[in-house]
Amino acid sequence: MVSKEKNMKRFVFLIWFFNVVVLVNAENGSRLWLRYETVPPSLGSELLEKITAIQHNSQNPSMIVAANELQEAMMGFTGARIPVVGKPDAPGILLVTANTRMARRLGLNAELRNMHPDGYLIKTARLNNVTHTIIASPTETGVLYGSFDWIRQIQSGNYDHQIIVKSEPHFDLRMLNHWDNLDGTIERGYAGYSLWKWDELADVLSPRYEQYARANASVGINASVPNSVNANPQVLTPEYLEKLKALADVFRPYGIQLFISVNFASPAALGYLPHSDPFDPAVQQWWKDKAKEIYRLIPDFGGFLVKANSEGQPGPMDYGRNHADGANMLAAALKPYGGLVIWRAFVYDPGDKDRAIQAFDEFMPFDGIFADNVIIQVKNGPVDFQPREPFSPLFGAMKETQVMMELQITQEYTGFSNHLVFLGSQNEEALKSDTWAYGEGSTVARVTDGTLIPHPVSAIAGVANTGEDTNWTGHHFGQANWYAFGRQAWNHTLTSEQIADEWIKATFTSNPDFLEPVKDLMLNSHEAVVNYMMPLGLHHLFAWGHHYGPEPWCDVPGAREDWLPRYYHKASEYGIGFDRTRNGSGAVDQYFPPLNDMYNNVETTPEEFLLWFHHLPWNHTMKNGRTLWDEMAFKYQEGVDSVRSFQKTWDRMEPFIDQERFRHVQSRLRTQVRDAVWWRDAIMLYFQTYSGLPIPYELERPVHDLEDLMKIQLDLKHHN
Ligand code: BDP
Repeated sequence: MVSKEKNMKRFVFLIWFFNVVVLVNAENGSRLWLRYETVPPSLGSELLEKITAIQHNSQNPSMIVAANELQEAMMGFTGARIPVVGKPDAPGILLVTANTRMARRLGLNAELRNMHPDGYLIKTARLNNVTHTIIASPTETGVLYGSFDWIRQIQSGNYDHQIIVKSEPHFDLRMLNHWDNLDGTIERGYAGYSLWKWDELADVLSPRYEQYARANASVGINASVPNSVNANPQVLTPEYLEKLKALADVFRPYGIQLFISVNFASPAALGYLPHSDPFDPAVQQWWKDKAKEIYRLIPDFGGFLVKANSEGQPGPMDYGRNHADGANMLAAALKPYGGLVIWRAFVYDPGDKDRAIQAFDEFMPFDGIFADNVIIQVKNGPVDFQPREPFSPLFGAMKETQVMMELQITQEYTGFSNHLVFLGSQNEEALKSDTWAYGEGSTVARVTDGTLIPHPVSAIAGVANTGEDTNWTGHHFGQANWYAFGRQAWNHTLTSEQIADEWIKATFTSNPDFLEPVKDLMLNSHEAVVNYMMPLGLHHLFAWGHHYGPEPWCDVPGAREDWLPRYYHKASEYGIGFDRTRNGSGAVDQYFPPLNDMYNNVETTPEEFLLWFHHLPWNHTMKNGRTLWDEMAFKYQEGVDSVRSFQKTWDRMEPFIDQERFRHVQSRLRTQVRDAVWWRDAIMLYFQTYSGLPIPYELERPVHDLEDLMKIQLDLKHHN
C-alpha cells in the first residue's frame, strides 16, 4: 500500500517535472486559460485518491463534453486518465441533472428545481458508503459550467474536497458580439482575420470553432453573434444560413446560442422587395418567412442584433417610422419561436445636439412601447467606448423596457492588441456605477440584471477581441479581457482583482513572485491608459479612422463635426472641456438626482470626469492645488511612468514563465511605452499652442516636435 502511494507520488512528480521544467518553452498562448498544468505532487495524489471515476449515464452532448473536460483536466493535473463510467461504484465525480433518478437518490430535486437553469451545485455526498463530488444542475449546460468551476478551483489553488458551491448567473444572456465581416476581415479586430471561414463553411469545420465554444463555456458565455453589426444582408441568404447552422451545431453542446446581426433593409437589399418599410405587410411577411426558415435549420436560434439608423446603417426612420416600429416588427416575426430582438441604442446625428445626449433623447419616448422580446443594447458610456466615460444615462431610466449593457472587449480605443490594458477594471467600474434610479445602490449591474427592473430576459454583451492569431487575441493579456467579460457576466460582484488572480494562475503560474507583481500591473493598467491617453474626462482625441494614436488637431475637410476631436475637447486660449452643465448641453439632467446636481457643479464633479462635464480655464484650481494645465501634464506623465514601471516589472518575470510568451509581451510593452510618450507629447504640445503655458519644470521634457507628430499618418484606414 505504502509503496503504491510512493509510486503514485513519484509518477505525479515526474509528470510535474516534465511539464514544468522540460516543456517550459512550448507555449504559444493557444491553450488560453485552459492549460491544466500539473498540480503540486501532494494535491495530485489527493485528487487521484478521491477522483477515481467520472460518472454519468446521459447521452446529452453537453454532459459528454463536461465529462471529457473533467477527464482532460485530471489528465493535465495528475497525468492519469480517469475513466468515465455509468455507475457510481468508485469514488469520483457524479454529474447530475434535475429530475433524474440520481438527483432523487441524492435528494437534490427540490433545490435544483428552484435554481436558474444555468446554475449549479458542487458538493460532496455519500452514496452506498462511497464519498463522491457531486456537480448538479437543472440542465446539462449547468453541469458543464459546474465542471469548469470545479476545474477552476484547482487551477486557482482553492481546491478543497469538502467544497460547497452554489452558483447562478447574474445575467441570463452572456453574449459576445463579433464585428466580423463576411470577407474575413474584422472591424476593429486586432488579432488577425476572422475565426469564421465563411468560404469553407458549411463543408469544412475549422477545429477552432469548437475550441472557441469551449473557451466561452469555461467562463459562462452562452451566446454569440458571429457577424458585424454593420451587417451584410447576405447573411440571410439560404447559402449563409446553412453556414450558420453548421456553426450553431458546433456551439450547441457548449451551451452557446447563435444570434445574427441583420441589416434592416435586407428585404430590399437582397432584391426580394422594392423597399423594407416595417409597416408594409409584405415586408412583415418576408421577415416572418425568414424567421421560419432560420428556425427550421437552427431550432434554438437566439434572434437578431440590429444596428439601425446609426452611422449610415438603414433603419425604420428611412421610411418615416421609428425605432419601436422597426424593432417590434422584427420581434413579431421571432416571437412564435421565442426569439429576441436586440436593438442597439448607439445612435447619433451630425446635428447641433451634443452627441452624448442623443441616444437618451431618442429612446426614452419609446420606453414601454417596445415588445417584450426586444432588448435595448446600450454602450457602457454615452459616447463610444472611450478609455473612460461616465455610464450612459439610459441605464435605470428606461424602466418599462429591458436594457442591456454593451462593453467593448476588443481594444479599439485602448491601444489595440499592442497595449496591455486589463479591462476587468473598466467593466467593474461600469457595472458598479450607481445610477440612483431607485435610490442609492441602483448600480448599472442591478438595473440590468433583473433585480431592480424585472424583465423576461436579462443580458449583457461584449464586443469580442478574438481572431485567427494563434493566441486568439493578439496580445497574450488580451485573453484576460475575454476571460474577465465572461466571469463578470456570470457574476458581476466579482472584483477585477479576483478575476486577474484566477486568470494569471490558470494562464501563467501560481508562483507568488510572478502572481503578485503581474496582478498589480494588470490592476493598474486601465488607469495607466486613461492617464496617457485621456485623463480628467477628456475623450475622443483619437486619430481619424483608426483610433490608435493621438490627433487632437485632426481636421478632415467636409467631415462630420462629431467625428472630429475638436468637437469633444473644445480647446481655446481660454481653456478646455465640454460644457454639459445646464449652461451647456444640459446632459447632466439626464442623470438622476443627486448625480445631476453633482455633475452640474464643478466643485462636486469627480475629477476623473471633470472635462467631460465642464469647460474650464487653463488655470482652474484642482483639488490638489495645481492648475488644470499642470494637472494635465502630471497625469500624462503618470501614464508614461506607469507603463515604464510595467516594463520593469515584466522584465523581472523572465525566470518564471516560458520564453515565447515572455518575449512577446516584452516587445509589446516596449511599443506601449513608446506610444504612451507619443500620446503625452502630442496632447501636451498641441494644447500648449492654446494654453501658452510651460510644461511644469519638474516633469520630463517632451521628446518629440509637434510638427513631426502632426505628420504621422498611420496606414490603418477606416471610417471614423
Ligand atoms: C464605433 C466603431 C465602429 C462601430 C460602431 C458601432 O468605431 O466601427 O461600427 O462603434 O458600435 O466605436 O456600431
